[in-house]
Order: sequence, then structure tokens, then C-alpha cells
Amino acid sequence: MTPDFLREFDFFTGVPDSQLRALCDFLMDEYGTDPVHHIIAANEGNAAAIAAGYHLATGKVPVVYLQNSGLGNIVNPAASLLNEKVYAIACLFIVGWRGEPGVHDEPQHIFQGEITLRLLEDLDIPAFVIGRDTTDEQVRAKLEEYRSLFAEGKQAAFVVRKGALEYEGRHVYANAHSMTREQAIRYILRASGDDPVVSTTGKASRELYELRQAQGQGHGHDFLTVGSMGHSSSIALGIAMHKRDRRVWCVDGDGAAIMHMGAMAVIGAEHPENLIHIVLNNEAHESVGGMPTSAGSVDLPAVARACGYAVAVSVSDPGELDAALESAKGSGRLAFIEVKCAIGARSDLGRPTSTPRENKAAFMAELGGGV
Ligand SMILES: Cc1ncc(C[n+]2csc(CCOP(=O)(O)OP(=O)(O)O)c2C)c(N)n1
Repeated sequence: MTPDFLREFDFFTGVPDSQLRALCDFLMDEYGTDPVHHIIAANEGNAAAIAAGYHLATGKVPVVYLQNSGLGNIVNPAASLLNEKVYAIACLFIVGWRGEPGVHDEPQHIFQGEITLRLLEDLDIPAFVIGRDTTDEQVRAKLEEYRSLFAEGKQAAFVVRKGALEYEGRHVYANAHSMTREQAIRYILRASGDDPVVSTTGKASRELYELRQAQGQGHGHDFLTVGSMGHSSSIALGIAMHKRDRRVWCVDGDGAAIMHMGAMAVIGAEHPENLIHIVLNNEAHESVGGMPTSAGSVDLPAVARACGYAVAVSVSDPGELDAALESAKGSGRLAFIEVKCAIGARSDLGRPTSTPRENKAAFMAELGGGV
């Protein structure tokens, strides 16, 4: 089925998901990023709060879209802002169901997939699952039911199975930069040598994994933050503070950095001199389709400087990147490098073939991190 049943709503906010690609493309074609109708949020909790603001201003029901991995981020606003025991703010959630039991998926989605319906139930959000066989009539009937819940200030959800939503248009995302993310990671690996690297959620970690594989280097230097989007710089901070004799690299994404940007304030305040924080900024959530992030209009190095990073630069070609990497290494101070990247990835990009637990063991052994 198509996202047409959502045409009766006129405000959407959320974080993109590859499984909701049809909805994301529909919204981009319909509204682009006109903030009156559509705001791509920093994280899913942020989306729930923006939705609440829309409701307060208009009395109407907002739609929040998210991958189920973002459910954790909505727990707080759902329980302490939207819920009928607090402000009773109506909201429709559209949740992409990764890791549905019985459907093959990556390790980071398995447990989240198992608890998805349970979590919604715990949050008192009734959920209707949309699958490939679900008809428009069924969804419209459910929406009719939901309308009476909305009138009482309750929330409700559609949980979308893999391949259940379709949309004819295919939005094409591009920016003006030419260096690929993979090319940038290749340079970073050359500079980082034997240092530990913490990489962000999505294709950056997959590219890093494959580059190590191709270079026959093993994976012991890398901690791949396969889930937990937005937290790789905090993981790197925790390591840097407790391994003062090691230089730690964080390879972050712009969507991820913005998702939990408060981490930069904490890193800046602690200013570990052995941490280099790199944001590969393609101004997009490329790993899940390419919807824009807010990074196109944010001066990330200025944010880093304001937070207390000693060095903060922006580069957009390989020569500048190489120079920035060498200078950060030599500075012996907390450094931030923004790398402007193109949107895109190899079509034959694979996924890690070892498990997260194997990766953790290899990483800790290399780091000398104990049992
Ligand atoms: C909390 C949470 N929300 C959403 C996702 C789905 N997701 C995976 S990667 C990604 C995009 C990451 O964007 P960015 O950090 O800019 O990196 P890029 O993909 O552009 O390299 C998203 C939204 C997720 N994994 N976790």
C-alpha cells in the first residue's frame, strides 16, 4: 500500500528509516523540508516534542515517523509529556519495524525488534501492524478508530513491516561535495595507524569494516557502533578518559552528531587531549536513504570550538583532510575535524561478517581493556 492514507494529516516530523523509505520519499515530494508541514528532527524524542508543539499551536494531530530503534528516544516525551495522565496530546506514530521476529536482520535490530510491540503497549500506545497484505480499507478503518482515541488526547501507532509501504517516486538526494565517505575513511585509517577507532551507526562502520578487511588488518582496532546512533563520540570519550596513553579516534556522522549533540558539550568540558572527533558531513542521513539533516546550515567546527574543543577545522578535499589529520595528531589537544562529503555509497557495500560480541572481544583485547 502507499502512504496516501496519511494525506488527511498536515504535519509530519521524525527521523528517517530505510524501511520507511516510501514514506520519506512521499514527504519529500509532497512537502520537501517546508517546516510548516515537515521537520526532520535531531532524534525521535525531539520529533515527539516538536509534534507536541504543533498540537498546542493548532489543536490538530501530528504524525511522528521513526525506525523502531528510535523508540527509546520517545519513551520520555511519550510517558511524561504526551500521555493522558500528563498533557494528553494526541499523536500518530509510524514505526518502521526492523528486526521483526522471524525476519532476518542485523544483530543491533534483533532485541529491539522483539520488544517493539511490547514497548508500545507499555507506553499505552495501541499499535496496528501494516504488512504487505494489509489493505487501504483496513488502515482507513483503523484510522477511524484512532480518531476517537485522538479526541481523548491519546496516541496510536502503525507499525510497518519490511516492504509494506510502497511509493512510485524515488527522491534523489545530492549535495555539492565530491569526496566520498569511504575515501575519507581510507585517509583516516592511514593516519590512525594502530590507534583505536570508534565509528558511527550506518554505512560508515560498514565501509570501515570492509576497508580493514581489504587491507588485511583485522578488526581489533575498531569499535563499530552498529546501533545506538549518536553515541559513538560518548563511547570514544569513555575510552579516552580511561586510556590516557592511547589516542582515540571517533568517526562520526552528521546525523548522528546532531542526534545527541549534547555529547559535544560534555567532551569539550572534559577536553581529553587524546581524542580526535571527526564528523563525516554529507548533510544527509545517507545510510537510510539520504534525507537531509540540519548539518547543511550548522557550523559544526564553531559548535565544537564553543563547546571547548581546542582545535576545530572543516575540510572538503583529500589534501586538506590529510593535513588536518596530521595536524590534529601532532597537536596533542582535543581536536574536531569536519569532512564535507558527497552523498552516496558503493552499491556492493557489505555488512560485518563477525558478530558485535566478537568485535567487542577483539577490540578490548587490542586495547588491553580487561575481561
Ligand atoms: C535512534 C536511531 N534512529 C534512527 C536510526 C536509523 N538510522 C541508521 S543510520 C541513520 C543515518 C545516519 O546519518 P549520519 O550520521 O548523517 O550518517 P550517514 O548515514 O549519512 O553516513 C539512521 C537515521 C537508528 N539506527 N537509530
